[in-house]
Amino acid sequence: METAIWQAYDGEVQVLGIINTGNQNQLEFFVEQNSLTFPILFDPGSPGGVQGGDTYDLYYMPNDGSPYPRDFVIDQNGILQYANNEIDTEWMLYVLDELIGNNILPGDLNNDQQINVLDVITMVNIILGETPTDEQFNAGELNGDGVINVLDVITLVSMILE
Ligand SMILES: [Ca+2]
Ligand SMILES: [Ca+2]
Repeated sequence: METAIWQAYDGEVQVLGIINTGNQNQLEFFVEQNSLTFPILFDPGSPGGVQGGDTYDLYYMPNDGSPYPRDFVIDQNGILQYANNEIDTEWMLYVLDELIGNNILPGDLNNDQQINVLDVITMVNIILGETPTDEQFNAGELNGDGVINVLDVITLVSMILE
């Protein structure tokens, strides 16, 4: 969590730990031992034991005995996109990349996982004045000059013809 997400997605993903101990020493020991630098929040209502806490109860999942803490990913609109009580960093990273738009295939402006004439049409419409979504812009800005114009059309067409 610390290195794979908090440090890797610096500024793009907010990581919060929620801990259910009310014991400050225990908390500091945990933070130090794991070299955590993301904020750790205390779960109110916690009796200070192994389980409990209001947040813990609200987000409870039957855990089949897994001792691993629960992981949640909440998107830009506050919608829960990932919930797991087993560690699955690869899946979490995939979900984060989807939300941030890192999984976009260059040239795939209509996000159908194919690069073809439909993407050219979308790109031409953008050049003619249609406002692109962030995803469309990222998929269509192919030569890294910060604008979508005829140079990107040329690149896109040559990608299709390859
Ligand atoms: Ca496409
Ligand atoms: Ca461009």
